[in-house]
Amino acid sequence: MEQRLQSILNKHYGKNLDTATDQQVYTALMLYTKEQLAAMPRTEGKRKLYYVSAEFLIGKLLSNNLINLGLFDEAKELLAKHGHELTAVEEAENEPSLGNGGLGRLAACFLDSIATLNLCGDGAGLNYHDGLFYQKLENNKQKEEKNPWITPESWLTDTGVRFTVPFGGFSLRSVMYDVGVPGYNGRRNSLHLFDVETVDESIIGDGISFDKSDIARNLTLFLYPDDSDEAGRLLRVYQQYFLVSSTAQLILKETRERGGSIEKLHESVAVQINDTHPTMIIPELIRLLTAEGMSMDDAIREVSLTCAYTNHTILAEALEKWPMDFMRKAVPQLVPIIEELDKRAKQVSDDPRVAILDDQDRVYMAHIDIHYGYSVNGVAALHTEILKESELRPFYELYPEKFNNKTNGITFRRWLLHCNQPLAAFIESLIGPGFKKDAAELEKLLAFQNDEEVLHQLRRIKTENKQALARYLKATQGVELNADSIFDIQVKRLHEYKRQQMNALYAIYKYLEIKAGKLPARPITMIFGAKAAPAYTIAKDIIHLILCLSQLIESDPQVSPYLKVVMVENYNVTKAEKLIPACDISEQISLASKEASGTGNMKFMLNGALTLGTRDGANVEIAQLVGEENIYSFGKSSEEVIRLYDEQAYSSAALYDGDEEIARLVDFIIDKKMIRIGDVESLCRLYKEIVSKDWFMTLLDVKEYIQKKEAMLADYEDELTWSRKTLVNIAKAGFFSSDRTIAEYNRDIWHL
Ligand code: 9GP
Repeated sequence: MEQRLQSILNKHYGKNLDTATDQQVYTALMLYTKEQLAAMPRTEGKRKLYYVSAEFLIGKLLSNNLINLGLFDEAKELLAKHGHELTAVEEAENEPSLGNGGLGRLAACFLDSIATLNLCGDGAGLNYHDGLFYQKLENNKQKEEKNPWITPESWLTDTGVRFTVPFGGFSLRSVMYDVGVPGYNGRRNSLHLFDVETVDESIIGDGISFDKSDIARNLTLFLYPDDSDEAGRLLRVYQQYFLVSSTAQLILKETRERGGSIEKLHESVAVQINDTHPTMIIPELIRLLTAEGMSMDDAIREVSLTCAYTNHTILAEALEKWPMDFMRKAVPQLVPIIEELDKRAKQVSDDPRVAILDDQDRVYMAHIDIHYGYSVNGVAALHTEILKESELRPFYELYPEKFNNKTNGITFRRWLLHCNQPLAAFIESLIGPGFKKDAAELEKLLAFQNDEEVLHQLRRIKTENKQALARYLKATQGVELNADSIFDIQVKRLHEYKRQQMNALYAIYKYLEIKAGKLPARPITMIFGAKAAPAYTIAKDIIHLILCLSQLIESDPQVSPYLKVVMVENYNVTKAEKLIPACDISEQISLASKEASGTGNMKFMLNGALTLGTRDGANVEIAQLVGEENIYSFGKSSEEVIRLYDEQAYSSAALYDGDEEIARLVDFIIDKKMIRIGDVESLCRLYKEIVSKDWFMTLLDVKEYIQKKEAMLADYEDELTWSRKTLVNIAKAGFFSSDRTIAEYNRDIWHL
């Protein structure tokens, strides 16, 4: 390694390891790691998986790749010998901006586990140059900026593979870049990222504005371009088709190269459709197969045996429905195929709830997936039950055999070995290294439940991680944190169903308590991190509320010693890796039934935080694993919530009018102190939304939430009991390894 690094540094910069900057060392180490990765053997298999996804939130790759290649310790020592710290060198890497939240991060964890389990499977996505926007916090508001991340030397390799993607009236060339995906096992796969040859970043104007109609130049600029107007929505269709047409062409090319038969495509290929964004791969594959001479019947049968669909949400906004007019304009070649699929689906059932085309000429993308895929899975036990029993019930009645659950998981390489090295080393000192390959071995930690020294050490490690986070936030955002305070963290996409607004109401509660002289036993640091979709007004209002509260509290000397509210700017994977190991209280407070799974909840648990959560998504399975005494659950059940929706029986106005305590908290949003700091329009809009609509039922659970959090804060003071709970959480986290999830996908769906 040393010799090769010296030679790269010499060639590129005329420097050596002693004289090079951290940035130069980063580039050299990245290029070296890339060479090692390329030299790894590929996974092999008769059937190959293509995991197709609009997002791959892969995070920085250097350390993770070094870990998986078994080179991490060697690199760290070598750099130290020459006066460089690996953590400082890592700072030079840009985080690829290719995802938004859990969906994209899950795809990245899955790629890691697929390679680690030695399964033959590649990812397919788009190479967004400016990714999801960069979030600036200015004047207590979110401001969106472009987020360029690609540098001349990067993990991307131009494969030389090109495809032509036909659109209505024109066609575009797609360029295939690859990012190597090393398993923790000596073999590798690839993430294919398609880019449009004619992309042009110079068309980006102020913030993230650009000409939405200039498809040739804008197609791969942004992930989830603003879809608040028709041009934006149409652009999403262009993007989606570009992804799936490139992928479908790659599949046929590779199948032939591997000696497989196109007529028996399903014997050589499995396609996993990640949410509905890649749904058009179904009609596209059918189009390509029929163009090869297959009959429509045969093509539909083969594609249906090849494609499987994962549903990641029951929220209507994410279950895409595109006007057929968009298809006619963007992808006219798919129109007759979609009509044929619709006709056949109507022969299976005349129930309008399962139709592909509705009476307003809209295409229900998920319905294509369910009729013409061979597997439909949810991502946590509760979520899958809700799909079967309510959201997709008519489909479940038609095709019960297609439905299955695959509870999500996370890769422990990144979310423990990399992000929390002190904890990983401590665990290894207690139970040996076996847990690194087999996460179930973490259960051996249970033997130390009553070992006081172990329990004290867990808190010491947590405190060191809190200090490290404090240093990081000071350096990057100028924020001062008190590492002796309790760290209460909610980091995730901003959405009303995730109920950051309920957490903000807690901040108001605590502020008012402190003002009234009721001081907490220990200072509390409430940390938020979240981006709001640019066109999601209420989500931005919630960010505004949090930032105004932060300012109000900070500037009040009576309150600030006891309470701090921090919003981390531009929350991303890199920041998650620093926040999660430092957390005491993991906020997982979505309205029951709405969070399909959550994966942050798993990362926090693995890193020894205790969950404050509703009985939603994977929280339910966490509770079953750790036992009710080791989790803080609250709130109305999913059955109750579903009933309230069905019977239209929820009224936030009634709760507000009927409960002075609730009214006091909500009224504070528009208190004169807040109005003085904030934007009246934004705060009033949010106030009105909560009082008169509150679609995600904040006021339903807020009181129980406050009580539970208070109980939790009190419990924190009993160090041994708290630490014992954290130990049980770490010990029981093994189930949430994505290696387990992927083994199940392979056993039940892919059969690679
Ligand atoms: O909201 C879900 C989240 O609950 C889940 O953990 C994640 C991975 O399965 O997917 C999220 N869904 C989306 O981001 C969009 O459907």
